[in-house]
Amino acid sequence: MSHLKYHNLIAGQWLPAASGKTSLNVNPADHADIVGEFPSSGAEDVNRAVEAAKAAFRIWRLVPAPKRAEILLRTGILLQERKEEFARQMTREMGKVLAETRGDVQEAIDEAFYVAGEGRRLFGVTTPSELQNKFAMSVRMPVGVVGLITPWNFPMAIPSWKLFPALVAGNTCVIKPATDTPLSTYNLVQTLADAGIPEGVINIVSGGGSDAGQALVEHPDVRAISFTGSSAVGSHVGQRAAATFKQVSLEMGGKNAMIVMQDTNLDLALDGALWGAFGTTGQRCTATSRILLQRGIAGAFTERFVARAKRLKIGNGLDESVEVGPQVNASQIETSRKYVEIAKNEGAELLCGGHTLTDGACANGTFFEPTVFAGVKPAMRIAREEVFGPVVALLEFDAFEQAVEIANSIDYGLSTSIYTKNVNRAFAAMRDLEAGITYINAPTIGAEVHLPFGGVKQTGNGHREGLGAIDFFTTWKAVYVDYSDKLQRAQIDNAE
Ligand code: UN1
Repeated sequence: MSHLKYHNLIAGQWLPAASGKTSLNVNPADHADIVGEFPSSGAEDVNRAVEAAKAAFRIWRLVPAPKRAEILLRTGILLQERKEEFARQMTREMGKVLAETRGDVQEAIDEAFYVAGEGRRLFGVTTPSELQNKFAMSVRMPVGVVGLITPWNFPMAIPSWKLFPALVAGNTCVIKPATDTPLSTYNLVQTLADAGIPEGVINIVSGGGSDAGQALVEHPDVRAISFTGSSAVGSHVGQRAAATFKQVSLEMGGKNAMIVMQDTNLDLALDGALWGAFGTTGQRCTATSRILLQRGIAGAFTERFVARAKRLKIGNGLDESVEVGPQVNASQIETSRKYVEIAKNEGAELLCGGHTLTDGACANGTFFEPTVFAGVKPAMRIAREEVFGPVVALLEFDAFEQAVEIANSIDYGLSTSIYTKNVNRAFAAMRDLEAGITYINAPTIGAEVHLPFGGVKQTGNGHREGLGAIDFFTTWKAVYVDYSDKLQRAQIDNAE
């Protein structure tokens, strides 16, 4: 089957990589299905893209924010029209099931409508001056050229979390999508172009992290980097970006705990656990990867959870009856396999799964069985390290305080959840769980775009997407207007 060839978008032109190199985008559910061929870009392409973004910034920063926002509104409407087509393409390129890729496109639509409203806000602050006949205010300014590096697990939603707030604030962008999923980001950028984004305001350069990504992080004219990916790569990005004093937003790993108290509705907790652990084949940074069970319900929960995990239908996500798609590539499968070995060697008990699937509907792809480990102790690596696959660890506890301690005993702090009918415990959990997100009676996944998204500890470096994105993509300017017609010296002329 022939496939389409895609190009970089630089200064409004669709161009191949300067080196002419390309890479194939392959369907992880069916390796015979080539989704497209994409440029493998390097520093030369990034330099051109940054040049284009720099030139466009001179004009874009002066377009009134409500006008910039109208383009985002139109983008949201176009995405609604294209939702089904884009969802199908996304399932082909990264494997998650259609219901979820529709959700991914919907998240970009939600973000467009949310951020479009921001065009008429971008509020600043006024405050009294300490001097008479002097006016003081703080206004938000764009940062300049921003570099966006995005992951494969939400290949349209996460680029939208970064692009839309950056654009409405008046920045120009160079985006480097994940090598496994350039198409969904191209679809998003094409839609922005169709909605009227001027040339050079958004540039897309596809390629590997160590060439295109690195060049973007190191480019002296890029003023901010927003990165979502692993903590290992994020640490490198932060250190390299510091050399040129960039603002950096890092959104990284998780080992998200769901606490199940014995006073809960067990059916509800089971539904949530199954969705949180195996939705997106466990490949969310918010995935429920630890389930902490209070002793009284641990046996019953475990038995029913494993029975349901075994029944999950695995296969090509384009088949609407499939519940769990493939992992995105062979190296992710390898990580899942490796952690199964680690967990077994640590003494955890494998209750189901643990293998790659190579038969029937799974014959031509990278599939891994939903995998459950019980008897997991907080010190084990399977309880502390991110797998990013369909592998979940069950731990037991006696009292609520102990569950909180276990939940907090790791290096990550993205999402947490508690199932309980006890309102006092729920409020204590909201206060005490060390994470950027806490759910009550819902699993650890399912964040909505207009709330702050991000985490503490090794999950992030303090920034937030969603509600916090405008803060990251703007810089404050203090403005003083003295209308006294004389020299007034702050801290001196008003002193007693
Ligand atoms: C991610 O896992 O990288 O909250 C993002 C959620 C989704 C976003 C996940 N809305 O699960």
